[in-house]
Order: sequence, then C-alpha cells, then structure tokens
Amino acid sequence: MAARDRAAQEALDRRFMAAALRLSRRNAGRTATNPSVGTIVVRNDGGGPMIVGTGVTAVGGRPHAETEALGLAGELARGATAYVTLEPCAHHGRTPPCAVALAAAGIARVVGAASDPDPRVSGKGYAILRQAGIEVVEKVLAVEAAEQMAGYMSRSLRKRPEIVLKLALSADGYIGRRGGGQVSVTGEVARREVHLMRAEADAVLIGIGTALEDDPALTVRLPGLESRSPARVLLDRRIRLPETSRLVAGVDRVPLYIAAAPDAEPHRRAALERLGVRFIGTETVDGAVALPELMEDLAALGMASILVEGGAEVAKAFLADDLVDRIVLFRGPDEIGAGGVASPLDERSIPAGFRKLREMRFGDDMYREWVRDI
Ligand code: AOF
Ligand code: ZN
Repeated sequence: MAARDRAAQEALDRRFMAAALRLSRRNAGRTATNPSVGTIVVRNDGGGPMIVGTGVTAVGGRPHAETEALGLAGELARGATAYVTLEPCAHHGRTPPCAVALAAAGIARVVGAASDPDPRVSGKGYAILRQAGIEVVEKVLAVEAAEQMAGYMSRSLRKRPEIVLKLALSADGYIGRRGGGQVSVTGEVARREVHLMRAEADAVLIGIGTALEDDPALTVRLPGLESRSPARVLLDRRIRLPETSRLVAGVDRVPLYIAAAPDAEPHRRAALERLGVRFIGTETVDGAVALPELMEDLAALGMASILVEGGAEVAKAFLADDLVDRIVLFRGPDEIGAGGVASPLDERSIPAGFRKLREMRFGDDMYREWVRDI
C-alpha cells in the first residue's frame, strides 16, 4: 500500500473506532462485570465505506457486541472490516467465542482497540483471528478505549474498582458549609451531569459525616434514567446512620451497603438489616475504615467503578491511600465564605501522574477532569 493510502486507511480506522467507542458507552454501567464493548462492521464495495452492522454488549453482559453486529450484517459481513473496542473473546462462555464467530461470518479484517486482560482471552482472541487468515490491526485508539473501560481494566488487573473522585468547589474553594445542610455549589446543568456520572458507575460512595449533614438519596433522578441508579456505599464504622434517612428509604429500589466494624452496634445493625440494608465488615486502621481492603471487597461483589462523592475527610482518605484514578472538579461561580469546608484538592494541587482529559462549561460551572493510567 502506498504511504498516502496507508495514512488514509489509518485515519479511517481511527474514525470508525471512535464511533465504536461512542456506541459502546450506551450500556456503560449496565453490563455487570463485563465491559460495555462496541462493534461496527464496515464494508466497501468500491463506493466508499458503508456500515452494515453495529452492536453493543447487551444489558447484563451477554450477548457480546460482536454477536449483535454480525447478526445485523448477515451475509454482508463477508469480506468486511469489524471494528471492536476490545479484543474479541476466545473462550466458550454462554456463547461461542466472538473471534470464532467473526471468522465464521467471513470477516476479512479486524481492527481492535484495547487488549483484553482476561486470561481466558488475552492474546488468544487475536491469535484465533490471524490463524483464520484475517488481517488484524491492534491498538487503534487503545488509550482512549482503556480509559473508557477503566473500571473493567482495574477490576481485572488490580482486583479493585476504578475510583472516581468528584468534588464541587465554590469560587472561594469550599465544598460546603459546616452545619449548613446541603449547599448548592453548582447549578442545574452540572447536577444533571453528576447524575449521568452516577448512572455509569457501579456504586456511589460517601462518608457518614456527609450522610448526616446532607441526608442525600444518591440516586439518579433524570427523567427516563431513574432505573439506572447505582448501589450506594456508606462508610459508617460505628453505624450512626438513622433508619429514617433518605439512603435507607430508597433501599428496596437501590441497594445500600454500609461498611462498618464487624462488632459495631449489633442492635442498630439488625434493625437496618431488617429494612434491607446490607453490611460489609471492614478492617480498621487508625480508627478509620481500611479502604484498600474495602475496595477489594467491592470488586469481589462485582463492582468495577466507584464514584466518591464526599465529604472532605473521605476524599482525603482516598487520596492518602493513593486509590484515586480519576478526578472530576466542578467549580461554581458563587462564594460560600464564612463557615466553608475547605476542599482537599483544587485545580492547582492535582497529584503527580494525572493528565488532564477535558475541560468544559456546564451552565455557569466549569468542569475539569484528570485521569491516570491503570
Ligand atoms: C467480547 N465482546 O462484547 C464483551 C467481551 O462471561 P462471559 O462469557 O460473557 O465472558 C466475559 C468476558 O468476555 C469478559 O471478562 C471479557 O473478557 C469479555 N468481554 N468480549 O468479545 C464483548 N463484553
Ligand atoms: Zn465475545
């Protein structure tokens, strides 16, 4: 292939992979322990590229994205290119391996983004394709794909969830007012964005201080997305959460896990358990919940991404344990002034190793996001 043709092909590959990555977000947070993968099947009969099939990992995690895309493409898959955001699987699960399905459908070329860390798949998916005579191009937009599937990567590689720390700062750098109940630091557009972040996470986590102060529900309350609320996790070593709190009120619809010392307040625990609250016994280090062990427990429960929403002490503890993988800062236009609770972090004190991913405006608020590699 001439250099110019190759450059054009690479640009086209990146474009379709970007589309496949956007598509894959549709089921983010809804595929259980499976990553939400996107597949686009494209053929070119001389008149330019034409999309003949698209697929996303189904809600619940199966069928896989490739199955759906190949089903739509039918006979048109023969000789086509498949763009897959994750290396196609090589194992027999409830469905035959996607690598085998791609070959059987007559796919001529596979362009992949992220490699799959799952030992049943890693390297084997691409090997099956090559053995079948399929041209394979790996690692197209691999960084973007791994970043988008950070939860899955983290849980597979490190046995703990990806941890996103979200803080909303006032213009004068406070995240709330002591004793003031819930304070609106950011506006309506930013609030909706936070609810979307919740919808894509497996759990939202806060400390008992915030629970007592704000009495939040931590659910997704966007029209049409109410069913997308993730589990709530509360750090409450001594079980101080009142049975009348909004966290408890929603428990029949959205799970609530309390991380508490195993021997804490047996009567209060029993009462909360009767209401449907689940408990995770936690080790204690210097009087605080041992976060690394708790994160392992949450990963074992199937959680791949945790959104930490406050307060300051909890944020500090996650930062001190070097557990934060992504930082999201909202910055509102108003000042809080006297009685403000200082933020443990601002735009100028992002820890080393993070790179800025995006910056945008939501209404009157600024949004800035940093990530580090997993
Ligand atoms: C694919 N396409 O859309 C996804 C894949 O339990 P199973 O059988 O569904 O397998 C889970 C594994 O499948 C998971 O760990 C990951 O390796 C892969 N996910 N693979 O070919 C997909 N979601
Ligand atoms: Zn598969």
